[in-house]
Amino acid sequence: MGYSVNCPSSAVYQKKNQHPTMPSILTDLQTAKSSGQKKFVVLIDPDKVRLGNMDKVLDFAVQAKVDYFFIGGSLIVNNMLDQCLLSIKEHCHIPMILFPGNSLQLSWKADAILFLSLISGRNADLLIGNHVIAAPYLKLSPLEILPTGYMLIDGGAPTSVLYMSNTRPIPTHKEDIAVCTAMAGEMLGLRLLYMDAGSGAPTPIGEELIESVSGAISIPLIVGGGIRRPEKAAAVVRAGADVVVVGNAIEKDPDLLLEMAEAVHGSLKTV
Ligand code: 1GP
Repeated sequence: MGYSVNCPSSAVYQKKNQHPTMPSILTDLQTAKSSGQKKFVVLIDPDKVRLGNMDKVLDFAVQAKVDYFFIGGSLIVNNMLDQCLLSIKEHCHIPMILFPGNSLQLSWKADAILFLSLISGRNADLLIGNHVIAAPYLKLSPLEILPTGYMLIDGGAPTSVLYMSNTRPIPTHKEDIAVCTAMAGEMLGLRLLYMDAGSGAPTPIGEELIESVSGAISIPLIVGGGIRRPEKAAAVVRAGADVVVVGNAIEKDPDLLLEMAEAVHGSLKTV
């Protein structure tokens, strides 16, 4: 069933059905969570992709069975989003999920989008305003929509997301605020929770905080920001993260990708 709105084009918005054989990413994440299977995500910032490195990252990603790519950045200045998505698609079948820093970072060439509500902040545009603007575009698109509560956690230094979002992160020692925010996000119906210290954060999110938040919610928990070592990725997973995201460290040293993936996928076996 479509619905119509009274807009100049009198368009009828009909959500395009996904290809019937394409598994839902949300279902995959929920199933993985219930079976204790951990997912590894590589974040690709289209601005920072160096062409030489990109091929290497994609080769390693296939080899390491990376589960998903997140594609985005706090600010994209080179208009390379579509090109980036196309070159990934030409290279491999790893699903690409948009991780938009703003409502200009949208593309039908991806498979899904983190429809992010910045629930740690009090910026109305990032809680609902931009979503209203993006809704008609997304309704027509074939993208799978992943309603995601995004919580910015203090990572020890001001990150781009902090500045661009004009919000304050949750202090790392204010566990009760983080836990209650996550619970409220789940109660509001958000399907995923992303705890992020921000790209390149000097201090990644601590295991105690991850454990507390993970114990308070039933939806899949994504954790990222400042994870530079495979040991840290494994610790994050053991603390209760269902999905680990690494960007910066792999951008700088693509050779880390294989070890990081092994740390996440195999972390529970080594306990
Ligand atoms: C940032 O969580 C992601 O939003 C990944 O962070 O780039 O520091 O790995 P890094």
